[in-house]
Amino acid sequence: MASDPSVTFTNLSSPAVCNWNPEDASFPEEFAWGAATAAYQIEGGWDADGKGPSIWDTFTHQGGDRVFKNQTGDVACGSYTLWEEDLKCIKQLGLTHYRFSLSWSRLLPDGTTGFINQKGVDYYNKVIDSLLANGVTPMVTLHHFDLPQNLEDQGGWRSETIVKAFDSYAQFCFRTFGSKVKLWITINEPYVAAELGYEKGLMAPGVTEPGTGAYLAAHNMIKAHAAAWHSYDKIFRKTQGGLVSIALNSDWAEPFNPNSLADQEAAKRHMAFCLDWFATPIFLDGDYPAIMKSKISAVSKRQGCPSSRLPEFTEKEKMMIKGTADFFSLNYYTTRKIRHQEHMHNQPSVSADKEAEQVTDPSWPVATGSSWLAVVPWGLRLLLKYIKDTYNHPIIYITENGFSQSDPAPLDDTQRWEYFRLTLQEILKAIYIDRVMLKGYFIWSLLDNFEWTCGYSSRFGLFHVDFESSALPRIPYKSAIEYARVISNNGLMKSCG
Ligand code: PNW
Repeated sequence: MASDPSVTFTNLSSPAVCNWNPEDASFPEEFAWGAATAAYQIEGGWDADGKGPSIWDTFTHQGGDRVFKNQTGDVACGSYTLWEEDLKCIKQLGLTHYRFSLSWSRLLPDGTTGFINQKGVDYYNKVIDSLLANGVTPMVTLHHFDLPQNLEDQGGWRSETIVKAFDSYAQFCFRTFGSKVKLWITINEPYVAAELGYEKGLMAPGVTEPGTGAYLAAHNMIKAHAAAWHSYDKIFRKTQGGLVSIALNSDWAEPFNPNSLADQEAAKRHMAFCLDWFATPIFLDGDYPAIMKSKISAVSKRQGCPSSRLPEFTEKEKMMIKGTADFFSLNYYTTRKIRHQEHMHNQPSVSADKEAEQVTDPSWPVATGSSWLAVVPWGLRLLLKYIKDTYNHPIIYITENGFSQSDPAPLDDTQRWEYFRLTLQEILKAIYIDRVMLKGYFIWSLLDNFEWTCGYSSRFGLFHVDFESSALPRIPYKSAIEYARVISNNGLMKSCG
């Protein structure tokens, strides 16, 4: 089904809700209204006060046109020194929650607990304390792409030694901030970090190991996440009472030809190689999806590999990974049409193993700042329902969703707000019609920021940042004003606007 599913309302709901209009509905009480950021993308102060280098410092300083105009996060939004300005934005929106990440190498310059940078601890204490003083609940990501360079030098996510290093770092953070932080994300988007960082080499650390690097990195990320969850569970949960999860990004996949069995299967494989890769082991049985194991094994064999390129978990590891998330943290941006594609060439890669090709529907609008971001709000509803049905009806937070504008981005972003409004309508349908346990929604991002390889050319912020001005002023887009209105009403309100 490739059309707007809202037209099939009657199939999905009792007749009593046929006339139900999401514009009139309120969000559930205590719904978490948030915005999200990540350390490297906003903080700047890349070597301030004893911070150690991360793989993103190295990657951007190497130049080589891998990032738009060789831009860096050296200064970014300056949030390391301008935190009070960010807080003003958060208060202006009336957010109930703010998601941000800790820079591992700001806290532990070489990635290990051998040396703790007190200035880094002070900075995050200031952020957390002022959020709490203003009634804003922090959601803290331990690791959002910026691995300490020293750990990368020892093999990074491809080395099993990272599991212990991550666990020690996580324990340090739980011990240091856990009396105040109750919502934790261990790792942000392992899929993106593994595939773009260790297979395609498009993101830091820029490793190009097609067909093996991403599987190995992801394998260790899953084990590291599970180790940190168990540490929280054993040592901190009783006294701190918080929740720990991992942020998984996923597209929604539609078969290119809905009547083709091959395309239907390919769409399922797209989900398996994207969301289920991580969610099946963590939420279900401790192991990779069966279809992933069989595909990669078969293709590896055809390529003459001695064994499957997908690493295996031991029975003990499976037991340790299974059930290690206290809620489902979903980052959603886009939907893809998927066509079956026979494996054609011998070059191994994740996408070749998947034997599926993605096609963008030309009728879908594309966010002006990101060529990959086709705007498909109804895909989010279907994805939420899929998660409910596949992963035993978990509590879900949408920890990222957003639309970019290209620079120069107009402050009057009426079109972009329309995308947000349509998305919020789909969320209401997911909550009230599909009965998904959705507890919160975080817009990516609070501020325009360093959008990885796109640098400052792609603007996801609710607040515009003028990167040309040394004061780095933040100015609300129209979307910020509209979002504040939605938050204060806890609903969309048809009549206003
Ligand atoms: C997420 N893709 O990354 C990240 O969590 C954010 O740091 C980032 O700024 C945001 O989405 C917007 O890009 C992604 O190529 C990076 O499909 C790339 C993709 C998706 C998400």
